[in-house]
Amino acid sequence: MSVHETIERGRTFAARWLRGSDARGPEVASRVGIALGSAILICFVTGLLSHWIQHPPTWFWWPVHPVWLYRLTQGLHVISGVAAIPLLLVKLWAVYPKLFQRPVIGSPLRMLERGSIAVLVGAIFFELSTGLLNIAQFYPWKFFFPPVHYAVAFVAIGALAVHLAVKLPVIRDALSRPIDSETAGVDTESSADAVARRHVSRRTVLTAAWVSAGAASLAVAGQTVPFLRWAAVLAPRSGEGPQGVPVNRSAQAAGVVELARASDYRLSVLVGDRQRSFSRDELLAMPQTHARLPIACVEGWSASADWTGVRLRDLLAAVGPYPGGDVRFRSLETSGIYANSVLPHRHAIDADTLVALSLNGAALDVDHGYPCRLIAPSRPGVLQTKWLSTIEARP
Ligand SMILES: Nc1nc2c(c(=O)[nH]1)N[C@H]1C(S)=C(S)[C@@H](COP(=O)(O)O)O[C@H]1N2
Ligand SMILES: [Mo]
Repeated sequence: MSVHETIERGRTFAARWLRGSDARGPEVASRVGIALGSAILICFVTGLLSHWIQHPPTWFWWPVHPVWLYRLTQGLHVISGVAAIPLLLVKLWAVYPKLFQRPVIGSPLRMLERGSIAVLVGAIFFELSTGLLNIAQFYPWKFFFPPVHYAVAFVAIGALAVHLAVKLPVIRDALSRPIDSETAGVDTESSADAVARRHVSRRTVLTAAWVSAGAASLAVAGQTVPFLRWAAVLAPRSGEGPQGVPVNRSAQAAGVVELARASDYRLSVLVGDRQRSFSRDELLAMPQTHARLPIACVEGWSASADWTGVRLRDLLAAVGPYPGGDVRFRSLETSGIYANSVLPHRHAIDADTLVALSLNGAALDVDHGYPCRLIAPSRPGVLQTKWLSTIEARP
């Protein structure tokens, strides 16, 4: 082979490489896009639910039963978010040369299209990366995660809606063609071999997308689905912890060890204008109720456990007539955003809502909230206040 030939071959190779794989294009992009869009939609809706439960608008209604409902929605939130990461990468790969097409600005429609893509990719990238770091409990940023994650979600969904509307004809067209059809190639070799190679690679890319999304889901699903626990390599919390339940914030970290173990500990309960204090022994002397309820952390891990304690409604009744409305819980923890919580009336009167004294058959470990903690059905972990000091039911 002459030098000239060698250079010529090298140039052809480089040109092909720069143009990218023939598998790129709307066939792959639209199919992966549907999966990605579905994952994002599930993530958005379940995220909204979680936000509303924690900051309920007046019209919002969240059921008390089934007790695992929040566990399900928040598990889906984290799994769909993690599954979206490989899908987003494949999607970007499939359209990547188009991102650098000229002209950069162009017609108003093109501006809208490209602008929405820039916002969309930025917002989705932000949501997925901050969410992933959050479930890993790693906060390398200065802002408070939940409100920012919440606000950017609307940006992402808005940009997604614009993107879908603009791209609908392209998506329709790409989906109406079988994945094997020869369409995307512009100036590629037209031999049967080349066509066959392209078909294989499109299918390979799609298979890789599904397999990696499945593997990513599996890697986190184990922190909430017990029989998948073995696969939870990405799950930071999946079953270890005192009494077989993971701990989010230990008593030590919350600085409550001494207060929690103090012999003069009293739980103060205010109902209407009456007030009564209870030692742990006094609580133990009241009728005890048993409930099997999950702790379902907003970070996606969850674990079911056997709780025993006094029904909240019984405890309130022992002080005075419950006037209805929200019940407020305060922890021995003096600082920290999870030192307080508010429980809606609907949950407060439920037979499964307990001031728990024991967990899985033994006295509550101090890391799980000893001397007593709130445990209510279908609620985010953040609102299951540990180390209770005060319960308040006032109109
Ligand atoms: N007082 C107080 N209660 C708290 C917390 C906290 O930091 N302080 N963390 C909450 C969070 S985020 C979760 S997920 C659950 C976890 O309960 P566990 O540690 O018993 O599993 O407790 C909740 N109760
Ligand atoms: Mo949590």
